[in-house]
Amino acid sequence: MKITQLEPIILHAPVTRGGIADSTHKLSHWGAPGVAIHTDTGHVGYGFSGTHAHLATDRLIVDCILHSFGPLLLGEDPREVLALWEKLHKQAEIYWVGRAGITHLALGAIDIALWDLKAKEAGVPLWKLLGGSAQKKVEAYNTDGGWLNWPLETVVSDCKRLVEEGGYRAVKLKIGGPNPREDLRRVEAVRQALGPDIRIMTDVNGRWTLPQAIQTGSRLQDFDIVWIEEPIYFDDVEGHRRLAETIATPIALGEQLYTASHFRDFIHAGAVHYVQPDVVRLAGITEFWQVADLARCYSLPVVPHVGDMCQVHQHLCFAHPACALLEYIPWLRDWMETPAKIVDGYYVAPEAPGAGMTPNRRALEEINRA
Ligand code: 0YR
Ligand code: MG
Repeated sequence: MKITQLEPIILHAPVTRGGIADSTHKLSHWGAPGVAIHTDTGHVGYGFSGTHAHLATDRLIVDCILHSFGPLLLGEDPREVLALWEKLHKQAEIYWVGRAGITHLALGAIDIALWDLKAKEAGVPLWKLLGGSAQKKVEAYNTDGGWLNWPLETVVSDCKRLVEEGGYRAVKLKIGGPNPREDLRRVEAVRQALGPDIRIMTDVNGRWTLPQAIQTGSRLQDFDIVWIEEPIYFDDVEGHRRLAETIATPIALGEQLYTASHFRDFIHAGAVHYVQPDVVRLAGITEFWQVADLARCYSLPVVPHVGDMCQVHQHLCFAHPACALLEYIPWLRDWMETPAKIVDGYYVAPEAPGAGMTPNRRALEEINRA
Protein backbone atom coordinates (compact mmCIF):
# COMPACT_ATOMS: atom_id res chain seq x y z
CA MET A 1 0.00 0.00 0.00
CA LYS A 2 1.49 3.31 -1.08
CA ILE A 3 0.50 6.95 -0.73
CA THR A 4 -0.14 8.43 -4.17
CA GLN A 5 -1.72 11.85 -3.57
CA LEU A 6 -2.66 14.36 -0.90
CA GLU A 7 -5.81 16.40 -1.37
CA PRO A 8 -6.54 19.52 0.73
CA ILE A 9 -9.85 19.79 2.56
CA ILE A 10 -11.40 22.70 4.48
CA LEU A 11 -14.86 22.33 5.95
CA HIS A 12 -16.67 25.05 7.94
CA ALA A 13 -19.72 23.80 9.85
CA PRO A 14 -22.19 26.15 11.57
CA VAL A 15 -22.36 25.90 15.37
CA THR A 16 -25.58 25.71 17.41
CA ARG A 17 -28.03 28.63 17.03
CA GLY A 18 -25.68 30.50 14.71
CA GLY A 19 -23.11 31.49 17.32
CA ILE A 20 -21.59 30.44 20.64
CA ALA A 21 -19.19 32.02 23.10
CA ASP A 22 -17.05 31.00 26.02
CA SER A 23 -15.10 33.47 28.19
CA THR A 24 -12.34 33.77 25.61
CA HIS A 25 -13.71 32.92 22.14
CA LYS A 26 -16.75 33.67 19.98
CA LEU A 27 -17.54 31.64 16.90
CA SER A 28 -20.18 31.05 14.27
CA HIS A 29 -18.58 27.99 12.60
CA TRP A 30 -16.32 25.12 13.55
CA GLY A 31 -13.38 24.63 11.18
CA ALA A 32 -12.10 21.28 9.98
CA PRO A 33 -9.00 21.88 7.86
CA GLY A 34 -7.30 18.66 6.85
CA VAL A 35 -6.40 16.17 4.20
CA ALA A 36 -7.58 13.23 2.14
CA ILE A 37 -4.68 10.82 1.63
CA HIS A 38 -5.11 8.70 -1.51
CA THR A 39 -3.40 5.34 -2.00
CA ASP A 40 -2.73 2.84 -4.77
CA THR A 41 -5.24 0.40 -3.22
CA GLY A 42 -8.11 2.87 -3.64
CA HIS A 43 -8.50 3.45 0.11
CA VAL A 44 -8.74 7.11 1.10
CA GLY A 45 -7.74 8.25 4.60
CA TYR A 46 -9.29 11.38 6.12
CA GLY A 47 -7.86 13.48 8.92
CA PHE A 48 -8.79 16.94 10.18
CA SER A 49 -7.72 19.46 12.74
CA GLY A 50 -10.27 21.58 14.66
CA THR A 51 -10.32 25.39 14.49
CA HIS A 52 -12.49 28.47 14.84
CA ALA A 53 -13.02 28.46 11.07
CA HIS A 54 -10.82 31.39 10.11
CA LEU A 55 -10.14 30.73 6.43
CA ALA A 56 -6.68 32.33 6.26
CA THR A 57 -5.50 30.30 9.27
CA ASP A 58 -7.03 27.10 7.98
CA ARG A 59 -5.19 27.62 4.69
CA LEU A 60 -1.88 27.83 6.59
CA ILE A 61 -2.60 24.46 8.21
CA VAL A 62 -3.52 22.87 4.89
CA ASP A 63 -0.47 24.41 3.15
CA CYS A 64 1.74 22.97 5.87
CA ILE A 65 0.20 19.52 5.32
CA LEU A 66 0.59 19.65 1.53
CA HIS A 67 3.86 21.48 1.02
CA SER A 68 5.93 20.98 4.19
CA PHE A 69 4.97 17.40 5.06
CA GLY A 70 3.46 16.14 1.79
CA PRO A 71 6.66 15.45 -0.14
CA LEU A 72 7.92 13.23 2.72
CA LEU A 73 4.75 11.11 2.51
CA LEU A 74 4.42 10.36 -1.20
CA GLY A 75 5.34 6.77 -2.03
CA GLU A 76 5.36 5.69 1.63
CA ASP A 77 3.28 2.88 3.16
CA PRO A 78 0.66 4.64 5.33
CA ARG A 79 0.39 1.65 7.66
CA GLU A 80 3.88 2.43 9.02
CA VAL A 81 2.31 5.30 10.89
CA LEU A 82 4.61 5.40 13.95
CA ALA A 83 7.69 5.46 11.75
CA LEU A 84 6.15 8.12 9.49
CA TRP A 85 5.27 10.28 12.52
CA GLU A 86 8.93 10.21 13.61
CA LYS A 87 10.10 10.96 10.10
CA LEU A 88 7.81 13.98 9.70
CA HIS A 89 8.62 15.22 13.19
CA LYS A 90 12.38 14.97 12.79
CA GLN A 91 13.01 15.47 9.08
CA ALA A 92 10.54 18.09 7.93
CA GLU A 93 12.24 21.47 7.55
CA ILE A 94 9.15 23.17 9.09
CA TYR A 95 10.02 21.81 12.54
CA TRP A 96 12.81 24.35 12.74
CA VAL A 97 10.14 27.05 13.05
CA GLY A 98 7.81 25.36 15.52
CA ARG A 99 7.28 22.19 17.47
CA ALA A 100 3.78 23.42 18.41
CA GLY A 101 1.00 25.44 16.80
CA ILE A 102 0.18 25.15 13.12
CA THR A 103 2.92 22.63 12.35
CA HIS A 104 1.65 20.36 15.09
CA LEU A 105 -2.02 20.64 14.07
CA ALA A 106 -0.96 19.77 10.51
CA LEU A 107 0.95 16.70 11.69
CA GLY A 108 -2.08 15.72 13.79
CA ALA A 109 -4.43 15.79 10.78
CA ILE A 110 -1.96 13.66 8.79
CA ASP A 111 -1.55 11.17 11.63
CA ILE A 112 -5.34 10.73 11.91
CA ALA A 113 -5.60 10.14 8.14
CA LEU A 114 -2.81 7.52 8.33
CA TRP A 115 -4.54 5.64 11.19
CA ASP A 116 -7.80 5.93 9.22
CA LEU A 117 -6.09 4.16 6.30
CA LYS A 118 -4.57 1.50 8.54
CA ALA A 119 -8.01 0.70 10.00
CA LYS A 120 -9.78 0.84 6.63
CA GLU A 121 -7.20 -1.48 5.07
CA ALA A 122 -7.67 -3.89 7.99
CA GLY A 123 -11.45 -3.60 7.53
CA VAL A 124 -12.13 -2.70 11.18
CA PRO A 125 -13.13 0.39 13.18
CA LEU A 126 -10.13 2.08 14.79
CA TRP A 127 -11.13 1.07 18.34
CA LYS A 128 -10.87 -2.58 17.33
CA LEU A 129 -7.49 -2.08 15.63
CA LEU A 130 -6.26 -0.50 18.89
CA GLY A 131 -7.48 -3.45 20.96
CA GLY A 132 -10.70 -2.00 22.37
CA SER A 133 -14.11 -3.53 22.96
CA ALA A 134 -17.68 -2.49 22.15
CA GLN A 135 -18.70 -3.93 25.55
CA LYS A 136 -16.95 -1.04 27.27
CA LYS A 137 -19.18 1.76 28.62
CA VAL A 138 -18.16 5.19 27.32
CA GLU A 139 -20.36 7.85 28.91
CA ALA A 140 -21.03 11.19 27.20
CA TYR A 141 -21.23 14.56 28.91
CA ASN A 142 -22.79 17.40 26.92
CA THR A 143 -21.17 20.84 26.47
CA ASP A 144 -23.73 22.20 24.02
CA GLY A 145 -26.23 23.46 26.63
CA GLY A 146 -24.03 25.81 28.60
CA TRP A 147 -22.60 28.57 26.37
CA LEU A 148 -21.74 31.89 27.94
CA ASN A 149 -23.58 34.04 25.37
CA TRP A 150 -26.91 32.34 26.12
CA PRO A 151 -29.21 33.90 28.71
CA LEU A 152 -29.58 32.05 31.99
CA GLU A 153 -33.12 30.84 31.15
CA THR A 154 -31.84 29.29 27.89
CA VAL A 155 -28.97 27.54 29.67
CA VAL A 156 -31.32 26.17 32.33
CA SER A 157 -33.93 24.94 29.82
CA ASP A 158 -31.29 23.49 27.47
CA CYS A 159 -29.58 21.61 30.29
CA LYS A 160 -32.95 20.27 31.49
CA ARG A 161 -33.78 19.14 27.96
CA LEU A 162 -30.40 17.41 27.58
CA VAL A 163 -31.04 15.48 30.78
CA GLU A 164 -34.76 14.74 30.36
CA GLU A 165 -34.90 14.09 26.61
CA GLY A 166 -31.26 13.43 25.70
CA GLY A 167 -30.54 11.00 28.53
CA TYR A 168 -27.35 12.80 29.60
CA ARG A 169 -26.31 12.60 33.25
CA ALA A 170 -23.58 15.22 33.01
CA VAL A 171 -23.45 18.70 31.45
CA LYS A 172 -20.83 21.44 31.21
CA LEU A 173 -21.36 25.15 31.88
CA LYS A 174 -19.17 27.94 30.56
CA ILE A 175 -18.20 30.46 33.22
CA GLY A 176 -15.42 33.05 33.55
CA GLY A 177 -17.64 35.98 32.51
CA PRO A 178 -16.90 39.54 33.64
CA ASN A 179 -18.95 39.21 36.85
CA PRO A 180 -18.10 36.28 39.16
CA ARG A 181 -21.41 36.65 41.01
CA GLU A 182 -23.19 36.02 37.70
CA ASP A 183 -21.02 32.91 37.18
CA LEU A 184 -22.08 31.59 40.57
CA ARG A 185 -25.73 32.45 39.89
CA ARG A 186 -25.67 30.43 36.66
CA VAL A 187 -24.14 27.40 38.33
CA GLU A 188 -26.57 27.63 41.24
CA ALA A 189 -29.60 27.92 38.93
CA VAL A 190 -28.57 24.88 36.88
CA ARG A 191 -27.82 22.87 40.03
CA GLN A 192 -31.28 23.71 41.37
CA ALA A 193 -32.98 22.84 38.07
CA LEU A 194 -31.17 19.51 37.63
CA GLY A 195 -31.16 18.28 41.22
CA PRO A 196 -28.27 16.73 43.15
CA ASP A 197 -27.66 13.64 41.00
CA ILE A 198 -26.72 15.18 37.65
CA ARG A 199 -23.01 15.95 37.36
CA ILE A 200 -22.05 19.52 36.41
CA MET A 201 -18.68 20.52 34.97
CA THR A 202 -17.54 24.16 34.68
CA ASP A 203 -15.14 25.67 32.12
CA VAL A 204 -13.36 29.03 32.50
CA ASN A 205 -11.36 28.77 29.25
CA GLY A 206 -8.25 30.22 30.87
CA ARG A 207 -9.79 33.55 31.83
CA TRP A 208 -9.07 33.97 35.55
CA THR A 209 -5.97 35.21 37.33
CA LEU A 210 -4.75 32.98 40.15
CA PRO A 211 -6.35 35.18 42.89
CA GLN A 212 -9.69 35.20 41.00
CA ALA A 213 -9.46 31.44 40.60
CA ILE A 214 -8.83 30.94 44.31
CA GLN A 215 -11.71 33.24 45.29
CA THR A 216 -14.44 32.12 42.86
CA GLY A 217 -13.11 28.57 42.56
CA SER A 218 -13.48 28.08 46.34
CA ARG A 219 -17.12 29.18 46.23
CA LEU A 220 -17.95 26.70 43.45
CA GLN A 221 -17.44 23.97 46.03
CA ASP A 222 -20.96 24.74 47.36
CA PHE A 223 -22.50 23.42 44.14
CA ASP A 224 -20.76 20.04 44.05
CA ILE A 225 -19.00 20.56 40.72
CA VAL A 226 -17.08 17.73 39.03
CA TRP A 227 -14.25 19.98 37.89
CA ILE A 228 -13.14 23.50 37.05
CA GLU A 229 -11.66 23.45 33.56
CA GLU A 230 -8.81 25.72 32.43
CA PRO A 231 -9.19 28.10 35.40
CA ILE A 232 -6.10 30.20 34.56
CA TYR A 233 -3.77 30.80 31.61
CA PHE A 234 -3.18 27.64 29.58
CA ASP A 235 0.61 27.34 29.98
CA ASP A 236 0.90 28.19 33.68
CA VAL A 237 2.00 24.94 35.34
CA GLU A 238 2.99 26.49 38.68
CA GLY A 239 -0.24 28.53 38.97
CA HIS A 240 -2.40 25.45 38.40
CA ARG A 241 -0.32 23.51 40.92
CA ARG A 242 -0.88 26.19 43.58
CA LEU A 243 -4.60 26.30 42.80
CA ALA A 244 -4.87 22.52 43.02
CA GLU A 245 -3.32 22.69 46.49
CA THR A 246 -5.65 25.49 47.61
CA ILE A 247 -9.20 24.60 46.47
CA ALA A 248 -11.21 21.42 46.93
CA THR A 249 -12.77 21.17 43.45
CA PRO A 250 -10.61 19.18 41.00
CA ILE A 251 -8.91 20.82 38.01
CA ALA A 252 -9.32 19.72 34.38
CA LEU A 253 -7.17 20.91 31.49
CA GLY A 254 -5.36 19.88 28.34
CA GLU A 255 -7.27 21.19 25.32
CA GLN A 256 -4.62 23.89 24.75
CA LEU A 257 -1.58 21.67 25.32
CA TYR A 258 0.22 20.75 22.12
CA THR A 259 2.73 18.10 23.11
CA ALA A 260 3.15 15.08 25.34
CA SER A 261 5.90 16.93 27.18
CA HIS A 262 3.48 19.74 28.10
CA PHE A 263 1.26 17.08 29.67
CA ARG A 264 4.23 15.50 31.45
CA ASP A 265 5.00 18.85 33.14
CA PHE A 266 1.41 19.43 34.34
CA ILE A 267 0.91 15.85 35.48
CA HIS A 268 4.26 15.57 37.23
CA ALA A 269 3.64 18.88 39.06
CA GLY A 270 0.23 17.72 40.36
CA ALA A 271 -1.37 20.63 38.46
CA VAL A 272 -4.19 18.62 36.84
CA HIS A 273 -6.73 16.02 38.02
CA TYR A 274 -8.78 15.32 34.86
CA VAL A 275 -6.49 15.05 31.84
CA GLN A 276 -8.05 16.41 28.63
CA PRO A 277 -5.85 15.69 25.62
CA ASP A 278 -7.28 16.52 22.21
CA VAL A 279 -6.26 14.35 19.28
CA VAL A 280 -6.41 17.39 16.95
CA ARG A 281 -4.31 19.66 19.20
CA LEU A 282 -1.70 17.00 19.90
CA ALA A 283 -0.14 15.53 16.79
CA GLY A 284 -2.82 12.93 16.31
CA ILE A 285 -3.64 9.50 17.62
CA THR A 286 0.03 8.58 18.03
CA GLU A 287 0.70 11.34 20.56
CA PHE A 288 -2.76 11.10 22.20
CA TRP A 289 -1.98 7.49 23.09
CA GLN A 290 1.30 8.50 24.75
CA VAL A 291 -0.51 11.09 26.89
CA ALA A 292 -3.27 8.65 27.87
CA ASP A 293 -0.64 6.07 28.90
CA LEU A 294 1.18 8.70 30.93
CA ALA A 295 -2.03 9.74 32.73
CA ARG A 296 -2.78 6.09 33.48
CA CYS A 297 0.63 5.69 35.13
CA TYR A 298 -0.41 8.48 37.52
CA SER A 299 -3.91 6.94 38.00
CA LEU A 300 -5.54 10.04 36.49
CA PRO A 301 -8.74 9.81 34.41
CA VAL A 302 -8.52 10.91 30.78
CA VAL A 303 -11.58 12.84 29.53
CA PRO A 304 -10.67 14.11 26.04
CA HIS A 305 -11.59 17.52 24.67
CA VAL A 306 -13.36 17.03 21.34
CA GLY A 307 -11.80 19.36 18.76
CA ASP A 308 -12.73 16.58 16.30
CA MET A 309 -16.35 16.80 17.50
CA CYS A 310 -15.84 13.34 19.06
CA GLN A 311 -15.52 11.44 15.75
CA VAL A 312 -12.03 10.04 16.45
CA HIS A 313 -12.11 10.33 20.24
CA GLN A 314 -15.00 7.88 20.54
CA HIS A 315 -12.73 5.22 19.02
CA LEU A 316 -9.89 6.13 21.38
CA CYS A 317 -12.22 5.93 24.39
CA PHE A 318 -13.50 2.47 23.45
CA ALA A 319 -9.85 1.43 23.33
CA HIS A 320 -7.82 3.19 26.03
CA PRO A 321 -8.26 1.99 29.64
CA ALA A 322 -7.83 5.52 31.09
CA CYS A 323 -10.96 6.77 29.26
CA ALA A 324 -14.53 6.26 30.50
CA LEU A 325 -16.13 9.67 29.88
CA LEU A 326 -16.11 11.80 26.71
CA GLU A 327 -17.34 15.28 25.87
CA TYR A 328 -20.10 15.60 23.27
CA ILE A 329 -20.55 18.58 20.91
CA PRO A 330 -22.66 17.90 17.78
CA TRP A 331 -21.26 20.41 15.28
CA LEU A 332 -19.97 17.88 12.70
CA ARG A 333 -22.99 15.57 13.06
CA ASP A 334 -24.50 16.61 9.72
CA TRP A 335 -21.20 16.40 7.82
CA MET A 336 -19.73 13.01 8.65
CA GLU A 337 -20.46 9.68 6.96
CA THR A 338 -20.95 8.02 10.35
CA PRO A 339 -21.67 10.66 13.00
CA ALA A 340 -21.12 9.75 16.65
CA LYS A 341 -24.22 8.19 18.17
CA ILE A 342 -25.31 8.41 21.79
CA VAL A 343 -28.07 6.32 23.34
CA ASP A 344 -29.23 6.97 26.90
CA GLY A 345 -26.11 9.00 27.64
CA TYR A 346 -23.59 6.46 26.34
CA TYR A 347 -21.63 6.35 23.09
CA VAL A 348 -22.48 3.50 20.73
CA ALA A 349 -19.31 1.85 19.38
CA PRO A 350 -18.97 2.77 15.68
CA GLU A 351 -18.99 -0.17 13.28
CA ALA A 352 -17.64 1.35 10.05
CA PRO A 353 -13.95 0.64 9.24
CA GLY A 354 -11.63 3.58 9.84
CA ALA A 355 -11.04 6.38 12.34
CA GLY A 356 -14.42 8.10 11.97
CA MET A 357 -13.63 11.28 10.02
CA THR A 358 -14.85 10.38 6.54
CA PRO A 359 -16.94 13.31 5.26
CA ASN A 360 -20.39 12.56 3.84
CA ARG A 361 -21.58 13.45 0.31
CA ARG A 362 -22.98 16.78 1.41
CA ALA A 363 -19.63 17.75 2.98
CA LEU A 364 -17.67 16.74 -0.12
CA GLU A 365 -20.00 18.75 -2.36
CA GLU A 366 -19.62 21.77 -0.09
CA ILE A 367 -15.83 21.40 -0.08
CA ASN A 368 -15.69 21.15 -3.87
CA ARG A 369 -17.83 24.28 -4.25
CA ALA A 370 -15.56 26.34 -1.97
C1 0YR B 1 -14.78 27.48 21.61
N1 0YR B 1 -14.63 22.74 25.43
C2 0YR B 1 -14.25 23.93 25.06
C3 0YR B 1 -15.22 26.13 22.08
C4 0YR B 1 -14.74 24.34 23.70
C5 0YR B 1 -14.62 25.80 23.44
O1 0YR B 1 -13.39 27.50 21.47
O2 0YR B 1 -14.82 25.20 21.16
O3 0YR B 1 -15.32 26.54 24.37
O4 0YR B 1 -14.05 23.63 22.74
O5 0YR B 1 -13.55 24.60 25.78
O6 0YR B 1 -14.23 22.22 26.57
MG1 MG C 1 -12.82 23.58 27.52
